[in-house]
Amino acid sequence: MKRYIFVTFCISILVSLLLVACDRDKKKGGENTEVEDTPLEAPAFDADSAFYFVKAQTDFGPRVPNTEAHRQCAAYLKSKLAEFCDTVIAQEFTATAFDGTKLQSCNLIGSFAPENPVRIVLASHWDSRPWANADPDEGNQKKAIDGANDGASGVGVLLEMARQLSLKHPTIGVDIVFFDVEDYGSDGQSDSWGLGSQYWSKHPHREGYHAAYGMLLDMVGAPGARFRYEQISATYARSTLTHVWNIAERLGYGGTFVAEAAHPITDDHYYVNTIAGIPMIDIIHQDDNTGTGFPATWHTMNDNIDHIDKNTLAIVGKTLLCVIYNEK
Ligand code: AHN
Ligand code: ZN
Repeated sequence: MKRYIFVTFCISILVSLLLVACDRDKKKGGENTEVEDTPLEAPAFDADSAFYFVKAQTDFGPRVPNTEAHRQCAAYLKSKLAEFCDTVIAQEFTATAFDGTKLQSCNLIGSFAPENPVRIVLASHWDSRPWANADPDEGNQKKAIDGANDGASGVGVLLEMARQLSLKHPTIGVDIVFFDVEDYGSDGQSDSWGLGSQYWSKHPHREGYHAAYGMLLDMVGAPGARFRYEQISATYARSTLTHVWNIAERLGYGGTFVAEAAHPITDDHYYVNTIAGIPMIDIIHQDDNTGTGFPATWHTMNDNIDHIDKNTLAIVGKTLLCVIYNEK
C-alpha cells in the first residue's frame, strides 16, 4: 500500500512538471520564441556616469599607442576595472603595424566570478586612431583623433555596466575586455585592423578560456545612432543577434536597435569568432548616408566629446544589462 501511494505521488509530480513545461512553450508560441507582450523593466544604468567615463578617456587626449596619453589611459582603465571587477589582467604585448611600426600594446580584462564556467564576454577597443584620414579638411588628415565615439563610447558604457554589475551581481560570470590597437589599420589591408583582438584570440587571458557568447560595442555614442544586423555577426552569432535585438525591442528601443540587415565589418569580433571560436556580435553604428558607411564624425576631428549623446549610451547599457540579468 505504501508503495502504491509513493508511485502515485511520483506520477502526479511528473504530470504537473509536464504541464508547466507545455504551458511555457505555449506562451512562447510560434517561430519567434521571444516576442512576449510584457514589456521588460530596464535595469539601473546611470547615463551621466557613462558619459563621465567617456570624457575621462578623451581628457587624456588621443590614446595612440606609443604615446604618454595611451600609457596614462591604460593605467586609468586598469584602476577602474580593479575597482569594479573581481579580477583584472593587463595583457601586454608588442604589435607590428601594417607599416612595420612596433607598438607597445595592452589588452585589459576585468572579470566577474572568474571561476564560473557559465560566462559571457563584453568588449570594446580603447585605443584611438592616429589619423583623421576621413576628415574633409586635408590639413587635419594626419592629426590624431579624440575617438570619443570610436573607442571611448564603448569603453564608457562597459565601465558603467561594470559599476552596476559590482552593485548587483549577475548569476553568470562576465568578462570585460578592452582591446588595444584596433584602429591603427590601413584601408584595403583588412588584417591591419584589430591587432589587440587578434592577439587575445590567439592568447586568451586564461588557458582554455571559453564564453557562451560575446558582445562587442563600437561607436555607441552618437545622437540618433542606429544599430542594424552587421553581417559577420549574422553569420557567426545569429541567435545572439536576434536575442539582443528582441530584448531592446521589448525595452522600447526598437528605433535604435533596428532589425534590418547592414553591411559586414571586419571588426574585433571577426577574430574572436574565427580564431577564439566564441560567437560574438558587433553592436556598431553604420550609416548609409555619409559616404563612409559610418557616422559622419568617423575618423574625423569631429569625433570628440561634443558629439556624444548620453541617451544613446543609456539605451545600449540598459539593453546589455537586461540581457545579462536575464541569463540563468
Ligand atoms: C575596417 O574598416 C576594415 N574596419 C574598421 C573597423 C573600425 C574602425 N571600427 C572603428 N574604427
Ligand atoms: Zn576607427
